[in-house]
Amino acid sequence: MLNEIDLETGKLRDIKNIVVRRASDMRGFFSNSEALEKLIESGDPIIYEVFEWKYSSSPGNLSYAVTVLRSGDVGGEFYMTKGHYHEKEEMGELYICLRGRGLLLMQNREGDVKWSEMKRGNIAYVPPGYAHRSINVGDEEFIFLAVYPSDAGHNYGDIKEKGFRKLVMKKGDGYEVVDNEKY
Ligand code: PAN
Ligand code: ZN
Repeated sequence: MLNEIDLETGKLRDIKNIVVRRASDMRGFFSNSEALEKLIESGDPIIYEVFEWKYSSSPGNLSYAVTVLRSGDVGGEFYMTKGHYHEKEEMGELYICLRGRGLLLMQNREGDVKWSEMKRGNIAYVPPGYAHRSINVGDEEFIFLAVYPSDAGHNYGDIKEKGFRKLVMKKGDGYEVVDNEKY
C-alpha cells in the first residue's frame, strides 16, 4: 500500500505494470505518417513509457502511473501520448507534473477543447467526459504522475480514428496549437 516516488525523476519504488510506446506503436496518431515511417526506419525510438501502480481493478479503487514522455517531434508535431477517453466516460483524472514542460490537451464530445501548460508542481484536473493527451513541448523529458479510478479504462479507438481537434506543432523555440484539418 505504501509506495515511494523520487520527485526528481518520477521513479516509483514499486511498479505493477510497464507500458513502452515506440514510434511503431503510434501509427495512426501522428498527423504526418510519412515522417513517422521515417522515424520507425531510423531506429524506432521510444516515445514514452508508463509505470503503473495498482491495488485492485474493482470499482472504488484508485490507480496511479508515472509517464515519461521523451522530447522530439514527428514532422513538426511534438512527441505526445496516444490520448484517450476513459471507457467509463463519467470518470475524471488528476495530473501532477514532476519535470519538463508539457501541455495537457483535453476535449469532450460536445466540442469543447482546452489545454493546460504543465511544469513542475502544476496540478491539472481532467473532468469527466474529456479525452486527454499529453504533449512534450520542451527539450527534456516531460514527466508526470496521473491518478485515476482503477476501472476507468482506456478508449483509444475514437482518437485513432479522428485524432484531437487540435495539433501541437513546433514553432521557432516554442509551440503553436493549430486546428486539425483531418478532424
Ligand atoms: C495516463 C496515460 C498515460 C499514457 O496514465 O494512460 O499518460 O497515455 P495514453 O494512455 O494515452 O497512451 C492516463 O491518462 N491514465 O488514465
Ligand atoms: Zn486517462
